[in-house]
Amino acid sequence: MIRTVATTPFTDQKPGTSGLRKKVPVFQQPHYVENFIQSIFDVLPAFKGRTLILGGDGRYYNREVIGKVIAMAAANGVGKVMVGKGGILSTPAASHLIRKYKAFGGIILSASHNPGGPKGDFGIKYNAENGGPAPEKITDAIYARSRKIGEYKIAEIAPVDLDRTGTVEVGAMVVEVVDPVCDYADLMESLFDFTALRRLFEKGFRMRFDAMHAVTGPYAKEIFENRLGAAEGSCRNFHPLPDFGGHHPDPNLVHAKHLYDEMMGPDAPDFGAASDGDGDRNLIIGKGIFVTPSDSLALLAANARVAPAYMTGLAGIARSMPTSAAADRVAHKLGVGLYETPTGWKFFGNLLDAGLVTICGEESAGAGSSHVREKDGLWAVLLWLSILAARGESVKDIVEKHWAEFGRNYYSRHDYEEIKTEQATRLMEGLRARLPSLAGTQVRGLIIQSADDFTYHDPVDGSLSEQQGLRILFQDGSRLVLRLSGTGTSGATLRIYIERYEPDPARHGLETQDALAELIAAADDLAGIARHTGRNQPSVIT
Ligand code: G16
Repeated sequence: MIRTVATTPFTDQKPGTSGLRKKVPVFQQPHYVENFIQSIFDVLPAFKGRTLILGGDGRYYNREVIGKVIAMAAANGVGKVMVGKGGILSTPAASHLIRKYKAFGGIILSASHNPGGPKGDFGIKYNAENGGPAPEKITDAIYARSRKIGEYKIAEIAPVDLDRTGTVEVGAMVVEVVDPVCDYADLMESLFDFTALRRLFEKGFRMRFDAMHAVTGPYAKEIFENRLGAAEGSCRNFHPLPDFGGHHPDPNLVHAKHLYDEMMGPDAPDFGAASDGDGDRNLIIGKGIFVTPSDSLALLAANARVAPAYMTGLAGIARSMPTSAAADRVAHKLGVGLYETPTGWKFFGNLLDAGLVTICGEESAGAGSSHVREKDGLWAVLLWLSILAARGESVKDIVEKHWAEFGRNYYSRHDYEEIKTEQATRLMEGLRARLPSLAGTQVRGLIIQSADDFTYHDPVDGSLSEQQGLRILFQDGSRLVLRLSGTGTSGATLRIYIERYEPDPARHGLETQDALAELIAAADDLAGIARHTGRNQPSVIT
């Protein structure tokens, strides 16, 4: 039986950088989830009788929302829901299933790297037919609908057993519970030379992969240990837990410090990596060296040809604006296009669909390729392993040779988390107002060449995205970028991206924070960070 339930709108269902992310208790309010899901169905073009992909990163409240989405899909005329066993799908695996099974789209339940649990974060994201996060025109329409919604439809059904693969009928709809790992692992096997990778491990290569008790555990076990023969125990924390063991499933140097410490230790394995809550981010650490995501993107692009999927070369490279220009130098050398987009994977979708780029990446620990329309943590790890297998050198040697050839982009991001929204807004508005007068002035001995607020003109559909980050470019090629995060769930997070290019190999061995000290001080002089926020140091440095 289908019920039509009267409801009233919530005013806060505006998707951010990557879907709607809020604290669990917000999602637990009566009708909150239902309103948002109905708003998605209400704005989509014809999907009746077609397939929807459904899954999440297994965090607290995942199963309950999976149940609601199935019941609402049945009531709204979806033909089939394909859901990962246990309600689990990594974000890149969901993207792959949408494409492989020609679904009309997917609903992914995740708050990515944010912590989980009853008081933690939850999120709902809609991915479109190309497998990628819905573009702004769809998310804007969902938000507009959520402001007006007056009713939603839900079917009264018996709960589907999510723990048994197979097909069941739910009214006129079919629900297929699928193994979440198999299709994805097969896709990886089609992109990379698994025989060469098996040989690498046979020779005694040691890796440590930390799944951070998040979604990639079962995927990593299957791919690294079962299919590639990495020693048992190479994968750590591989049981997905609803609260990620009480930690932040954020693969950075703060939340994966244990991995960093191990990789800097005397008995470090050859290669260390981690992924986040929903499996789209990656952290890469070699023996004695952390690879910044920006450098990793440049290195992956420069060496991609070692993998069968990229043997014939890249169509182009895309990076988000705050990501360092290291990839630009690689694109230049390869003679391919370099595209600079706003923060948010959704902006890469058009470029990938149009065949303009093959590899994309972001400073926020994301890299991916045209194989799916999401960033893909395990893909990045497998491409790194392929490079290590082909070159037979250490991560450190490969990175240092890359810097010697292209120069080094010293790079760091300073985050000021959970500051008051009014303070953050005042800081950004103050600096934005001063941008037109900054060119030609000096700060800390650095001459400002230009300053602007980044606007993106999508070269494929002509759409315009404004106010995507304040940029201050210096005459020596250094750069500061300031923007507010679109993924936080309490207060505001100010991100400051700091970059300095150093061509001279004799000066490539500096500590990153030392190399950037003047720029860090300049950022405070320009934006009044301490004055506005009352903070003297960032909460996270990556
Ligand atoms: C999401 C987006 C990324 C973005 C990141 C950080 O990643 O998909 O494109 O770079 O958020 O965004 P912000 O700086 O606005 O917080 P994820 O891994 O959280 O889904």
